[in-house]
Amino acid sequence: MEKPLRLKLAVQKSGRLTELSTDLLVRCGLKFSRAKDQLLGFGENMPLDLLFVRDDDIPDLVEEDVCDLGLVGLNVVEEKKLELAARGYSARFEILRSLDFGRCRLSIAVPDEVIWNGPSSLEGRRIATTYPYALAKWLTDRRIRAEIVTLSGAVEIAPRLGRADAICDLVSTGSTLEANRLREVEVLLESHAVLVRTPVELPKEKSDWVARLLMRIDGVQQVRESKYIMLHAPRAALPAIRSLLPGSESPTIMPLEGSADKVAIHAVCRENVFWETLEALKTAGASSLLVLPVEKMLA
Ligand code: PRT
Ligand code: ZN
Repeated sequence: MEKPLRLKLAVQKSGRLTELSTDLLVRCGLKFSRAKDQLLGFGENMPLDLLFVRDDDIPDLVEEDVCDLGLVGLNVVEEKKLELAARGYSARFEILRSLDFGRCRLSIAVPDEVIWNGPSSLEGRRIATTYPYALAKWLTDRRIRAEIVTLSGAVEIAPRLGRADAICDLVSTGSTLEANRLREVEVLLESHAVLVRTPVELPKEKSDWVARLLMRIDGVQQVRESKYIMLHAPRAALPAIRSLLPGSESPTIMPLEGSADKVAIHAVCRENVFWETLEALKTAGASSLLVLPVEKMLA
């Protein structure tokens, strides 16, 4: 019998995206086994294997069709596109989905004491970064001439060491900048994890699985915020209550046994339901409120 074609998906080996990426795939139903320190994770219940690599290698692996798919930060993808463009190539990999994790921004930061008058304050300055291509483009677009100091890490200490006047680095909470007495002044890119796909056409067996995976990813992302809400309310309060239910389309309304003017309302809310919403619903006449997490959803 012919061996089934297996999809190969590149994920970060060890870093901020590793657990979030494998967590997404597990929520999509994947069971995989990986021997300690092994590069390959074997998909036990889907024809999908994981290749654990450095995040910087993921765009190339997908571009060169070593892997069919990859989970990586948009910042890494954009930098790779610009690097290829600088070498006269255009990136052919395709971004299939934006994902709801790995959020950060690529920003310029300057020492606290620096007076900031906008991007022109960088004219003639030295800027340390691990994203030289994104920074070069941003500077060129603004006709600013500055020296780019390309480092491989620990960018945030460059100003203190006298190696640069400003930095261009990823920021999420901002605490690293604060600890190094730097302040964020410009955002170059809002980033998050993305799913990328090889430019090469896939055989039907594989592309069918990509389509299934995408549908499951969409389902997982939808339910992360979704809640199922149940409550009782007087019929007269229905319009007010419907307008308070966040992101719900058409709620199910059912009569309540032994009560002529009261109904039960069930609805899927596609946004989180906060205490404030529950309080507002109660004020509008709702009682017996119950909010449940949604496990799976398929449109
Ligand atoms: O070894 P490998 O090359 O695979 O890993 P890496 O060290 O290059 O990457 P890693 O694991 O640090 O980050 C992987 C991806 O996570 C990045 O490419 C981003 O897409 C995403 N991400 C999200 C972040 C951050 N948030 C983040 N805060 N990547 C890095 N940081 C760093 C930032 O460089 C700075 O040093 O965290 C520090 C700032 O964090 P805050 O919270 O103090 O602002
Ligand atoms: Zn990296």
